Amino acid sequence: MINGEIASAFNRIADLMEISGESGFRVNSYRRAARTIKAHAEDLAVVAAEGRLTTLDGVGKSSAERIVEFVETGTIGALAALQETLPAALPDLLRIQGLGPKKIAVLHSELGIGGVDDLKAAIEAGAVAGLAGFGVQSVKRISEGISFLEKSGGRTPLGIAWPIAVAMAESLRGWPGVTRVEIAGSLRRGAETIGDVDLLCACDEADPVMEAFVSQENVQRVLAKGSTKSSVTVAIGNGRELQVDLRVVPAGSFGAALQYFTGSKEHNVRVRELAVKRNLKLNEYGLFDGDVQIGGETEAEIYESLGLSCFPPEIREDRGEFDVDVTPSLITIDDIRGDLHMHTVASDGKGTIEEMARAAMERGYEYIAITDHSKSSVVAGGLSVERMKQHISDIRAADVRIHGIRILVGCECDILMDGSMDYPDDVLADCDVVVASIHTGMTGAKADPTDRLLRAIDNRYVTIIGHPTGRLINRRPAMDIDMGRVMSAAAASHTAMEINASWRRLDLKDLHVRQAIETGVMLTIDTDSHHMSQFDQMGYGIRTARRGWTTADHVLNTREITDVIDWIGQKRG
Ligand code: DGT
Ligand code: CA
Ligand code: CA
Ligand code: ZN
Repeated sequence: MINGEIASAFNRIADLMEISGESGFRVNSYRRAARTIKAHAEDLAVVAAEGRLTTLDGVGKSSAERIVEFVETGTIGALAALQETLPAALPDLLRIQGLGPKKIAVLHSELGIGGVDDLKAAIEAGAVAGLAGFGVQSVKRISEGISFLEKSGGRTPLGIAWPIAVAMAESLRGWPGVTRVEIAGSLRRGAETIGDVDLLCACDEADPVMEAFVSQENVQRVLAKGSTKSSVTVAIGNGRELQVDLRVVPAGSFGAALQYFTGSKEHNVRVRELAVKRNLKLNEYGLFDGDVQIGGETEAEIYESLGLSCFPPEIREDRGEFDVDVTPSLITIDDIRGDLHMHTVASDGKGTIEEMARAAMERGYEYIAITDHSKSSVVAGGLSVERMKQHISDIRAADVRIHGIRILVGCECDILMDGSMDYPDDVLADCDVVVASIHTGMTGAKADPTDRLLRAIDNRYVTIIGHPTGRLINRRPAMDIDMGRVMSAAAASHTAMEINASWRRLDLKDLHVRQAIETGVMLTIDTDSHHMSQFDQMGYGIRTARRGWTTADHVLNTREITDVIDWIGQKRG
């Protein structure tokens, strides 16, 4: 589907127009078209081919022309033209929380700011506070946004990098003479963000493979092209690029190279030390006793020769993997029997109860919980108590009508500012599963998030704390939570904590997952799907769980439905 890319190009055009000082009708029409495009279920390439673009709400003749242009060429000339009129680094400011295009326009026109460095200098010099629309608080927020951006440092979220890498690896596998292609690096370790993608390849002849690699359709720039290593970038939207490295290695060294380039660096340092202790030499070509290669074709060979188990890539971080006698047998996606957090058209989802249930069945799930938003989540279409009661009976009816899957009644209930729940207890009691989440007041001193979570955990009907820290990767920092206290309370009260599998969140994150397990907290891994296709995100949640050393026992939704219901019942009493 090309729709997401087109919508983001349209939003980008609107942003750049606003930064250039334009406003009003033309900007709004791009935004309106972007919203329609993003929400449209059918592939726009098909709609364009059939000449039906202008039948879409908010898509006029000129938008339609730009869509056709994108479908045909993969770019929009008007976007490139706008980019040229602005300082190259100016649009980077859009990534700073608290800064929108209108404010950037002011910074540019009033102070001549052309990028993040200029802005930092201007803030320091006190030139920004006092500009129209910039109060002391808003400058403070912008400063915090800058330091957050600097920390995230241009890294790409797992969910953006993964499909690109898989597609590139797949296309190389189809090339003549290629015998093996694997993804290595942080991506193989399932890290939440990726600096660059590392691909390894074994083949008969390197040069044509390298040629094929740098000529792939999605390649933006070729940074280097050699016979053992090439690097390219691919566009990932909003003017950003992701670097992809391909290394060609001899078949007899493939395992050694895979081990080396999977990392992490910290893990590799420890492995190499263990080799040295045995008077062996380890590098990306193999394990050597003097000049004799004693391992390297497979990864397992290397680990086993050193008396180690072939660690799952996700735990190769030098976080204690060398110190345990037996490496735990980590959860896999096949252990998952259901998904306990998802939305439907009743709130802000795109699928009906039935569509979600059927999609879940196709994945072999035995149960799901439908958890639409509660009344205070107004922008997300949260349900009033009346509508929720109707929704509950709709879900029950769907469960009776649809065979082959159990559909649990649930809700994603807002945790209000004072930590109370957005629905009264009698509504929650009618739900089989209650996901309780904070959606408002995450920043600012109005309410302490630890207290809010503790009070929610205290409610006997709350089953799962949804996306516990509220972070959005590269976009919004985690709430400042005393995790130790929250987890102890969750463990003591039979409340589960979620690993939200959406790649935008991955919340809990790996280190928190590990802490939860050590505290005895039950976990769930849920996709928070707003569309049938988003069930795919389960894989990212599984990787995060594995990075936190999770086994199937630690996760509620690996259990059979009767055991899930029993477990929930224990808290309710
Ligand atoms: P990233 O790309 O920042 O998300 O993280 P990685 O882990 O993919 O790091 P990258 O791409 O710089 O290198 C890939 C792997 O290659 C890394 O995990 C371990 C290995 N490697 C690279 N440079 C060194 C090094 O100087 N020493 C050791 N021991 N290993 C290295
Ligand atoms: Ca990398
Ligand atoms: Ca690399
Ligand atoms: Zn939520």
